[in-house]
Amino acid sequence: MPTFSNPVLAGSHPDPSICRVGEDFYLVTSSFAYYPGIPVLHSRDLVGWQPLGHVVDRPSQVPLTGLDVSDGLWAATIRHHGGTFYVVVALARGRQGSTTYLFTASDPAGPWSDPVVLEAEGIDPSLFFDDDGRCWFTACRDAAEPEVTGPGELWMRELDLESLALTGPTHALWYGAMRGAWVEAPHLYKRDGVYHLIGAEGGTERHHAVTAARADAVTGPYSTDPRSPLLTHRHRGAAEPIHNVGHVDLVDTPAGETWAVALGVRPLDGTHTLGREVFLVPVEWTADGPVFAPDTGRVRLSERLPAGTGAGAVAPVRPARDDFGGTALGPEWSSLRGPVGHLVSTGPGEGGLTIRLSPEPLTGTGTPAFVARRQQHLRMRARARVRFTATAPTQEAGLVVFQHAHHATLALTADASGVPHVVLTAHEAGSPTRLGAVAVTSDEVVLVVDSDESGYTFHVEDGTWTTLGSIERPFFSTERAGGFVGVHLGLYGIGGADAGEAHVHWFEYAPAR
Ligand code: 6LW
Repeated sequence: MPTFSNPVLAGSHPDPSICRVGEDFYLVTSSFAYYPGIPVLHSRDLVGWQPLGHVVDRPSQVPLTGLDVSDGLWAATIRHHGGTFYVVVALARGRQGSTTYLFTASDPAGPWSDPVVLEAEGIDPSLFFDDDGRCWFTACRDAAEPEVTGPGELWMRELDLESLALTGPTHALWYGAMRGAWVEAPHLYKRDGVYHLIGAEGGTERHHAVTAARADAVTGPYSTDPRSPLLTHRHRGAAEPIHNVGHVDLVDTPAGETWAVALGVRPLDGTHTLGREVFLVPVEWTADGPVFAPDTGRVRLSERLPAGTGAGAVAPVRPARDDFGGTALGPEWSSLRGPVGHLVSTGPGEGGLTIRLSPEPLTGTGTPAFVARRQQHLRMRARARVRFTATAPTQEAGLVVFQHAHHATLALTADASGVPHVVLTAHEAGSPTRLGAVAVTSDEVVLVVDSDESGYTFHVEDGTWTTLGSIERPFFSTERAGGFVGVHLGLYGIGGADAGEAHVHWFEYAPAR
């Protein structure tokens, strides 16, 4: 039986949501404080996904400045109805709570509208279009009576499609099957006249689980599906390659199958670095409701292909080397909290990437001179050919392995007497530790980072090959660094106003065996 490899989207792509129009599938994931925000991807077979664009590609749409990397745009839902695409999302603002935004587009590649702010409490908003064309908004919020109901409540209100405002009464729908375990990620589906409310419980970590409730009317009353949890790996041991499975969204294929996209992680020895990834899981509808992974009951690294897709379906591979030849950065690159064009630009002249050094630190809450792409393979090598002439140790430009507060820089800089050096520094919650340094004979070097199961090793090539040091893999893990995102590989420059420019001739990302 032809198979595909999970995850279908590797690297930090949490909280997937999916919809289909004809033969085309569209998927969005969370982007937090990375910019542009809310990637939209397209597929014909559910396995190979191509970037289409972003919902948030203008800073005027959503304010991201000032937010932590793991705040920002959480858990968007994408739906299509009557020729219009809808995306709802919560903007998490730390202690200031969250704001719910609704965007529309006639083409999912964009442009997406300026958002409408919905008067909605909580996170994980979703939309459901009923057979009569009415639209129902759901989300999760703190329960009013947590000691009775558990901490989370799934609630609903109608969305008026003319005014794009919530209208009518608020319906409290459900407090989860596990109560006390924070029910979230609601999506509603209708099958054979029954409304199925599918959510996630247990938190997005080891206890994550898919649970469900059902009702005969859209507004309820909903009763817990007694089979809950319907999908989880919480009971599986350390040998299980995929953990933290949950937060599903379901889609029907033209061939008449149903598949779920789920988030999950691939930990090693209890820690994961690549972030929450997208896994594809077969679903079978029965009289009781959806059965996830009916043959095995679990999410697998190798799964049978969806019916009707070619045996050769594979995710597209982008060229390893980026020489930044275009007028804009490729779709895999992100900055933090806003556009970075005034600091990082491609071409013209000698081509490549020009980075104007900025005083903004990588762990601040503004937009540093920094662009990054997701690490998608545990075993990989990233290389960049960088030219930079520093005149002081406060000026640095180079490569960064970035998991926010935990990151490592491999940078061209100068020592106190102005001699060019490449320096490897580990940064842990604001405190830097210098792990290695080498004087270099040229202001143009190749910076190299290798990653594997044990950790990251950093090298520099300036005619000779020098290994500057290694950092154990758990240092960059979510378990140690916290937050909701996975490791990104970045190019950056930090320095005062007169620190000048660095030039990146090319950047290369290649999975290794
Ligand atoms: C998201 C919530 C969650 O909104 O993590 O998986 C939050 N659980 O559903 C951020 O990704």
